[in-house]
Amino acid sequence: MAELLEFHLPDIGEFENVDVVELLVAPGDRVEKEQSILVLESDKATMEIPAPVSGVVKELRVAVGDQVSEGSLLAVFETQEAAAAPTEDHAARAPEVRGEAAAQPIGTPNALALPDLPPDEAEGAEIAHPPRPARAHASPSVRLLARELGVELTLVPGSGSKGRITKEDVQGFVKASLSKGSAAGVPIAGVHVAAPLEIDFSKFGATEIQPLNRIRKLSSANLHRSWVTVPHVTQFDEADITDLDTFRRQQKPEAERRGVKLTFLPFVVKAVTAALAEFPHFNSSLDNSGENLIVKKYLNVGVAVDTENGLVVPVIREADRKGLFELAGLLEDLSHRARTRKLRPSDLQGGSFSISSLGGIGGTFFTPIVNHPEVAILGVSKMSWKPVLQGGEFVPRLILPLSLSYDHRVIDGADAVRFTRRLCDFLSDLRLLLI
Ligand code: CAO
Repeated sequence: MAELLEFHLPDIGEFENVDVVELLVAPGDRVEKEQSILVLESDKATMEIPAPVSGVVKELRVAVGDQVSEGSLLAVFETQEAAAAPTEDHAARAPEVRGEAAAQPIGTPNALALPDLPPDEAEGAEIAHPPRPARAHASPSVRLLARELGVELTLVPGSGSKGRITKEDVQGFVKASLSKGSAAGVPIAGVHVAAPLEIDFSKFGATEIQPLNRIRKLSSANLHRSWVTVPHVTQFDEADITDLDTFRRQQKPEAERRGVKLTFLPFVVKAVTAALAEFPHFNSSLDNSGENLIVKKYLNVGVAVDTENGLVVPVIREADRKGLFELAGLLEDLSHRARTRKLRPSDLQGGSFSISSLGGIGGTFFTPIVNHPEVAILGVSKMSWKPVLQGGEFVPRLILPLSLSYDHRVIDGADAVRFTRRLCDFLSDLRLLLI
């Protein structure tokens, strides 16, 4: 004959007031003896509490968020197993406790999943790889579901208490992956990214939906590809452009006569082409197999232009063959046409190195994103006067901050700093460009 059995929390060690973080069964469910029925979580461990008998869950006496201690009433079972469940037997299978290692990742269970590195590669790698993501925080039943659906749990954002992944999270992740196709939860160049979170921001205050324009959508796709596929490093340096600026000012009347505006940028383009000539692999692309470098014999410099509709990068072809005033004129023309949407497709093609100058606006340094398939980009920030020790005295010098981001698969750190140093030499002493 069926009997009702109250199930109290057995001795679970030195834990008190432990959080109920997940209910694995509901009233009416049939359970087998030792099947996990709920999950508790303390600061140090996660425990699954097994059913003491086989039977039907008549009542659950706890809810997620409750705190329980030894002796707390958890559930009432209807069981055929007579009153055969003495207290000790309730704990026949000790609660499955996952120790600190499992409990640590609370709150960060959904970090970027990194592919496994073979041990030999891991040892030889120059860059310290971030630690592998901690084990996802989920109950065995959720793990089973994830396994059945082929879902990598470390990619699933957990909505349960302290980031715990629930069945609904796994199901939602699968739905999002299916509806977003390649955008969600799929490998990109061997890197898995978590599905974007669907958040209704209007819950928190007024919002407005502004569709992205075509330029922004295109540039965002390109930037994202570069960001994900190129291992970036940024080298910072400072060029003393005091003499360059004096020369620039002297040339202003001539520039006016020629109808152009001589900013710093033409000088930077000129110096960049001279440095690229000395460091040809900065003017290259990796082929898609990743096994060959395509070194370009032309020096076509792209210049990022900030427009109302987003960022575009028109290209100055054969920039090394052009004089300062010609470069100034081309820069004005390209940036004007970029802002009035009059660029031709050919203006945007064939770049082999890019420059992004924010110096007219401000800032000290920044980390530009390499314009894939190029392998390096130079960021230029605002010049400023700085005291520099010369001959035992501080003298004011005009300093231009430079930020070179590069693809570390192609360029080593030592070469990157040699490149920026050489660039600084050219900018500090324009006579070097003549040699
Ligand atoms: N430090 C101090 N002042 C600078 C400077 C620097 N590094 N660079 C330019 N300036 C000055 C110029 O000399 C000019 O001053 P005057 O009018 O007094 O002569 C003023 O700033 C404006 O220059 P500019 O921006 O019109 O011209 P430019 O040749 O320096 O740059 C262009 C042209 C098209 C690159 C720039 O207008 C632009 O769009 N920059 C933004 C690029 C961008 O958005 N990059 C971000 C990419 S990542 O999101």
